Amino acid sequence: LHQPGLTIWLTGLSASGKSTIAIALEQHLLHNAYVAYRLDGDNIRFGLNKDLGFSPQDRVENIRRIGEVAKLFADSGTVAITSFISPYKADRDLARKLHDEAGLRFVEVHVDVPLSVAEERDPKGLYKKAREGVIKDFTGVSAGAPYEVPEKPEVYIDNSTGTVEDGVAKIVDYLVAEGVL
Ligand code: GGZ
Repeated sequence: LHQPGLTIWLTGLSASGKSTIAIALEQHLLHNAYVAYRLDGDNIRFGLNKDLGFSPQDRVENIRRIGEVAKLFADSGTVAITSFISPYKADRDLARKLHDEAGLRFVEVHVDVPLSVAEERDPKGLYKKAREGVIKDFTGVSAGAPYEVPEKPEVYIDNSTGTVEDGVAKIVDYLVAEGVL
């Protein structure tokens, strides 16, 4: 059993492919005897954060809590993998600071696709609804819901080309090069 204890923080637009990469990365780690755990909308936004929506204030609180929870998982020796849009730089930086202060590694991964590609994919029809004004505050579409592009992520994945495995490999290669895995 390997227990490095760190957080791998995926950030990117809705439909950028964060969750798909997170699932495949978790599988890869588990198969290699690492304890890994994924935090995503399904187990956070429907539980701990079910009181939160998508206003700017609620997103700040969403990410603050996720940063705290990820830190606890990392502190337990787990590889925590988070997949949330986390659109604001200040909030990602706060999550990083929490880890830094606890002596835990924080690996920011930008899963990048152009907005046009995310909008073409639109697996849940949310971009369409946002354009129609049915959904307000939709990241990348609505005026009040920007996505602040990471300036210096540890890992950058252009997810408009290439496979899920390519994305996972980029993260794993980084972790191996850094001596984390
Ligand atoms: C962005 C929204 C919105 C709005 C619902 N804006 O593609 P999805 O569906 O499965 O992932 C998106 C998810 C975003 O939740 P996060 O917790 O990751 O967001 S944040 O980090 O900004 O707090 C999308 C769905 O929820 N969704 N309404 N208005 N995404």
